[in-house]
Amino acid sequence: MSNKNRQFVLVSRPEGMVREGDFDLKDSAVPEPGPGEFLLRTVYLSVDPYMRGMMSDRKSYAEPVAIGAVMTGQVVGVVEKSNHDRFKEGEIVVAATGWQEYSVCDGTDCRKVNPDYGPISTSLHVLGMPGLTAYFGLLRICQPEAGQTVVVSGAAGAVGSTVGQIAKIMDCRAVGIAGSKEKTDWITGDLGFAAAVNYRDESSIYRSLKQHCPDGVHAYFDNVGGPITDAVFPLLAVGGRVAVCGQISQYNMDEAPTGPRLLWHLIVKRATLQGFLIFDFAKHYREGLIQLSEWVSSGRVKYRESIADGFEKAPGALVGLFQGDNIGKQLVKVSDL
Ligand code: NAP
Ligand code: FER
Repeated sequence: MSNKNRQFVLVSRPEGMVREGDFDLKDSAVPEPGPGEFLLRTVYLSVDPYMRGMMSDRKSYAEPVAIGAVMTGQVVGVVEKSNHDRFKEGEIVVAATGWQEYSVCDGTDCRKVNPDYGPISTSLHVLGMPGLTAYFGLLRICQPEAGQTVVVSGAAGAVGSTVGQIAKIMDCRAVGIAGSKEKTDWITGDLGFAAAVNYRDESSIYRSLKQHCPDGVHAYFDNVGGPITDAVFPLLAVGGRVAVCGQISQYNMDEAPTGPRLLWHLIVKRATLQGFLIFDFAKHYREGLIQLSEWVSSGRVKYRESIADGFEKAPGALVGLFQGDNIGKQLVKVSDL
């Protein structure tokens, strides 16, 4: 075990696009767990779009990261030393300890992971927060019915790739929108989406989507917002449901663009638009995780990971999310299990 703990601290609040230089790599000593605490060694850390919001000085569901503080985020790691009665040495734990190689936890917001159920990295995506977001956002907000068409944007990402596969399990047609041919090939191939649109390669996302959705869009799971969402609204079916999960196309904008302006379509289609936060479903996480684990072990839900190798890669991996570098879940591998 090393006696040095590397941490990424936030040094500036980004204007526009997040930059690697907004973080500084700092060395400190590996902390000692006190009574009722344990020491966690990070194996993987999660890189998520919401982190851009935490870097801004704007109050949201959580306090922004303070300048000079360790960047927040979930990690999965192994307990190295323990004075805790529930978390024992050698156990695998998911915790929100942020971008650092070691951390001391008292068990708050910590979840044990059974490594027999699959690679521990999945606890940060398909069997963790993004998977649950897909599960509850689709089933509770979009409420898909058999035979309907479900469109998802950000379709080759951690949340979106899971949404399309669950839609398929619900006997719906899943149509995905994503930003490269490799991504659209993956979701229509391995993942079984009925169709996909590569938005970077289309002169009209609307026209291409219209071809793939001849009966209209019964449910739209929106991860991105902006022009992609503008293209979907006119295609909503009567009684359509829109789950607003993410608006990544706007996270790096300093000024909020005006709009949406296409709400007229919601009148004509008597459609509903509902935003949600995964934390609203916290009471039901167990149900979601049990179902998702079953689907993953039976091969009905597949996943992919983009793994940046080495703790020092974390800031670059975050920048990459906003350039579409990842396929499936973006992770950073920090140490060996
Ligand atoms: P992800 O989809 O794995 O990664 C982000 C992806 O967004 C990129 O790979 C990129 O793919 C796409 N993207 C980036 N900039 C874009 C732009 N300007 N226009 C269109 N697409 C763009 O990330 P994730 O963790 O699964 O999260 C997906 C969305 O869900 C995010 O908006 C996130 O904030 C949201 N989310 C919400 C909740 C909640 O509780 N409401 C929880 C988790 C996640 P392309 O190559 O396709 O562009
Ligand atoms: C996310 C986007 C936004 C997310 C949470 C939020 C957990 C919450 C934002 C806010 O409260 O302002 O991807 O994931």
